[in-house]
Amino acid sequence: MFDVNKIREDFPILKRKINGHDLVYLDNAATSQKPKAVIEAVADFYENHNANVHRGVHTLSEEATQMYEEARVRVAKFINARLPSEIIFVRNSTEALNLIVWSRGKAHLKKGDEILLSEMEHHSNLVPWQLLAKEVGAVLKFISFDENGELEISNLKSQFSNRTKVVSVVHVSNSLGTINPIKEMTKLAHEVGAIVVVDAAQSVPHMKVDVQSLGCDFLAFSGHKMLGPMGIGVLYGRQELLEVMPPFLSGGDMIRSVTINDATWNEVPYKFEAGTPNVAGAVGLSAAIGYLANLGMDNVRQHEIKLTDYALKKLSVIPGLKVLGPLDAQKRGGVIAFTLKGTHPHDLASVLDGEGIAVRSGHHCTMPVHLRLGIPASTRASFYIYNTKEEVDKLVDGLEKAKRLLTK
Ligand code: C6P
Repeated sequence: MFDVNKIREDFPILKRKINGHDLVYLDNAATSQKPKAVIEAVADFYENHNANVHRGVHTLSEEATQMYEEARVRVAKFINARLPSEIIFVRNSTEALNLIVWSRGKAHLKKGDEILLSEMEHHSNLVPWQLLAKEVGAVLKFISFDENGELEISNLKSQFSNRTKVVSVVHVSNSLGTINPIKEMTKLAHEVGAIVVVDAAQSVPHMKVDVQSLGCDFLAFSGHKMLGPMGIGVLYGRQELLEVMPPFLSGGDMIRSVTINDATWNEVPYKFEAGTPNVAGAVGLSAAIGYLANLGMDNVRQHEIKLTDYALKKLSVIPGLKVLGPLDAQKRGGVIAFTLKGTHPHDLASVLDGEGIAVRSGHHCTMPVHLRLGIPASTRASFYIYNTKEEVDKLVDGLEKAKRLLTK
């Protein structure tokens, strides 16, 4: 059922040579590669159905609208939303999170209200809240992580007060790899009447995510990290919350009626989709979901646990190498960031690139995580459905070579 060699055949880019070597693509947390099914779905849209949506009565416009709305239904099913209208198409996770902050956040938060985040947030789930807090006088509070890179939630209740209005946390950290206990956190947050926002950029592509089971109010993710095209992302929001939220962007398609001095809003989700949407992106994302659903998200997760476990074991024997985050593959996603004594992450990444191995180096848009750990940067390998144990072996060989070159 889950045949990695067969899966690899579906990804044309994996046939590329990089610096004379077979490509070993281990930068999946930044963006995933795309299978033929997705590339062809996008091409088919432009070759056969291209038209604007919700605007025309002509055949192509109706076809495009149908494809766009079918994509919404497929996304809703994939994350088990109750209604397709709870799915808002945006550009990416960053835009989804900004939508929450500047619509719901700005409308509801007042001076002295508290926003609870974690210390391991991606900048996309930190900087917008910082800006809002400054604008309305709200207070940011942070759940810390322990020496294993796990959130310290045993005393979570004590972090809540009757001023806690929002809890916004990452589901799977893109630098520590940690999987956070969203369900438990949601339960506690709801007890004090706070809404829960989940940054699911690194979870929806890699594991079964069920918004009803998590109980969260909002959830954000990006299509490009889950085999889909760039420029399409999703904000899930509970219908009753979306209904009462003011628009984020305004203009065409999001209105019901407009006079010269005023306007009223279209129904959810269109109220939040101003202007011409990325229809081809939604169609590509739908094809990506079809591909993942066919593999089965539990199989995707199991494959990544096996690879992560194997990689953690192999990396742990390299002297001077320190992995960030939990050392148990069950507790983390397929993201392994590390430091190697005596080497700079950028130098490591460029030696690895010479071997055809793509990894990311830097702070991975989590500067506070790196500050907290007292390191300027790290190197990160991140896995997906087409990666193999042989590729992990190549990574380890490449690191040993880099170490010889960089530390002599
Ligand atoms: N992380 C990485 O290499 P966008 O760029 O909007 O699609 O996703 C933003 C984002 C939000 N939350 C988390 C947890 C993320 O990992 C990301 C994207 C990439 O780790 C690019 S910085």
